[in-house]
Amino acid sequence: MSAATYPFAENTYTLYSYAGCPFAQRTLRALEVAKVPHEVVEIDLANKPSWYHLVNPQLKVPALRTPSGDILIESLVTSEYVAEEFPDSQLLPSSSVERAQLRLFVEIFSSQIIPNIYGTLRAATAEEQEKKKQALLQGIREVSRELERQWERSSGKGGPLWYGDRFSLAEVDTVSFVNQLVGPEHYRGFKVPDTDEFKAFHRWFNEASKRPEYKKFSQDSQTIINNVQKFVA
Ligand SMILES: N[C@@H](CCC(=O)N[C@@H](CS)C(=O)NCC(=O)O)C(=O)O
Repeated sequence: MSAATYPFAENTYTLYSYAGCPFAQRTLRALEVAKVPHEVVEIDLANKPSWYHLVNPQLKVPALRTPSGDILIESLVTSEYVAEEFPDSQLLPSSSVERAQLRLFVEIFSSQIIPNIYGTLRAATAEEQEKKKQALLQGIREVSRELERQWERSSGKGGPLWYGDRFSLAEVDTVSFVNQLVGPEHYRGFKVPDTDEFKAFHRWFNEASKRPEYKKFSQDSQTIINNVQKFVA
């Protein structure tokens, strides 16, 4: 391979990924639900191949190469691309209002839960850790409320997933980070209480985590504990 090229699969999708990355798991799950043939190139993040900047100048995973050679980056962008390119997957609904409601759910989850998972681990003092744990819990509370609202809409079908029985982009874009809660649990004693305000969250994840789309890419607790150790202050 010359210096100006990089490995990719001919005539199919190529996903540059890392199995332990919850962002990459979004794209892996989107491709799985939509049954899109693809090949995975596993990137060793601790020792990135010299050609990887040709795929993603930001040097992050995931990156998705289409069969025609376009390279898409950013996990929310790639999962939404898969949903739009393969509408039969029903990852996204056809109604624009329902799509907007799903995007709001993913936005609340992404802005209020994800940074606080890692913030909880990075926080050095007991006071800062407590602050981040409360912020994380508040994010989960908001997500739980959003689920309750959705289940009252006709498209929510009363749960237990965002669209009733269907594993959609709402789950694809979020469940890998619920898996990551093992980190704050292990290192910071974080726990989502079994109280009414978190009931919808527990019901939703309890169902999502039984699905093959979840299990295929989920990580066992010890692997996550080892992976997130680098964030722990
Ligand atoms: N905003 C990006 C975040 C992706 C990201 O942070 N990926 C991590 C792995 S989980 C990465 O590639 N980090 C580069 C590194 O570790 O050097 C996305 O959603 O795709």
